[in-house]
Amino acid sequence: MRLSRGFLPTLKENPAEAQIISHRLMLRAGLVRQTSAGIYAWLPAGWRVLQNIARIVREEQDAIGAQELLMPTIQPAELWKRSGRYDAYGPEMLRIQDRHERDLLYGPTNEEMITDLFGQVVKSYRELPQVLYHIQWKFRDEVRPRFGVMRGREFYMKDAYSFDVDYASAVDTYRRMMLAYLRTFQRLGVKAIPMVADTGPIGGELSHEFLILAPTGESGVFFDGAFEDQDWLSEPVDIADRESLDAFFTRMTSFYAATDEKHDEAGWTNVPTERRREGRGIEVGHIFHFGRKYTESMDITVSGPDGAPLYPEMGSYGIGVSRLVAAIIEASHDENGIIWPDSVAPFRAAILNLKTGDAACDAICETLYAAAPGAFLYDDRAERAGVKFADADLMGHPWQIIVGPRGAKEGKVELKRRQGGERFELTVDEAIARVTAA
Ligand code: 5CA
Repeated sequence: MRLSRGFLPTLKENPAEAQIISHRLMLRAGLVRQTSAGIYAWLPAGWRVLQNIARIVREEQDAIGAQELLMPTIQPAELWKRSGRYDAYGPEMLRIQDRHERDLLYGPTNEEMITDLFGQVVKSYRELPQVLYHIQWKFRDEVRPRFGVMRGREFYMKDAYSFDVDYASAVDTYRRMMLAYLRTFQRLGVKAIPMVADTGPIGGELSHEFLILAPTGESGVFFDGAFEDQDWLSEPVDIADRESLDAFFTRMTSFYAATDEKHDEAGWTNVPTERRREGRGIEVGHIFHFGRKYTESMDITVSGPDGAPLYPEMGSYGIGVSRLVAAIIEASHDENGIIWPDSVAPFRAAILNLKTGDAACDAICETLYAAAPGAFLYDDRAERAGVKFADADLMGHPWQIIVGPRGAKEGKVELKRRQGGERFELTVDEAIARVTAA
């Protein structure tokens, strides 16, 4: 994209309404604009980040055999009356009536709808397990939406739902999902630590929250720093084998990790002092096993091995995709702006033309730009170099390719890595190779 024609409005000043760094930077870097309280329009750069996150989430869900579908945002109240949650959910649920005075709602989550769909399709235990997910907008009329997309009213969530024949099989599914989550967050370039959680209004027994360390987090967290050094992408797990899943889960849970609600001093003192990490955490994901809660309340059965009907065991698994955009920024920025991890950056590199109109600079910039027009943002504006440097740092592209008249004469450019600020003098071809390498 050429910046001179881009819909990429950066702001020099800090917007007064933004209290936390990620909210300030998201507004200043032109990622989002608020349209009403807790509701945001995603501008092109923000939408690219959101889609990059969703793509990684999707790949890791697919890798454990989950199947993607898409359920609507608007749901009939009748479904929620069947599970008993229509009244229980309270004022957080946005309730709507259509012209025929039928009660509808904007979905805050999809347990009821997926259970109903499952019941229409799956008739036998032989078709289990089933893991279904979608990535869809949700609405929760939060009392106090705040911190931008971190706690919005409308937000983008990946929610998966599993159906198993019995508890043991449901535990396997839960562990596979745990592995998918660890791999997802690692690929997103963030350290999200799973912590045993209360199951709250959703109910159930087995539950973990995934928290990213950041000073603005809503929960206090305590964990063993050794967790951060684990490489879950190369963890040897055979996801089709119960023993292998069990070994993985045992190893994973051997590291101490707890929110303040679940913190216990006895466990904490076993962690070597130099490995103790303590701070605040942002919840970016939450997984639950809740058994037969919805299959029973909605009376959804499949025929079991003995021919008798049985209620499948369920779990649900959420990732806050839009919240992650803010959480990644909280965890990865400096005083000049965002530092995007390569995997989610809206653009891989910015090309900074320090002297537009100079024949050598323009020619080199066009050559660079032609190498990857979708992945490069070409700053071709007639602005001062200082403005271009500041905007590139603010927007946080992993690389900046700086093209000035002196180097251009010799066919050289300067490559700057946003993370760490390292600089290299390279030829045009070398710069392209370096930036586009995986
Ligand atoms: N049905 C379950 C799992 S599918 C569920 O809704 N879980 S949840 O309530 O924990 O939400 C899942 C994730 O969505 C949370 O971990 C959080 O990252 C994100 N989330 C929840 N509320 C908001 C909000 N108001 N704004 C932004 N993200 C949110």
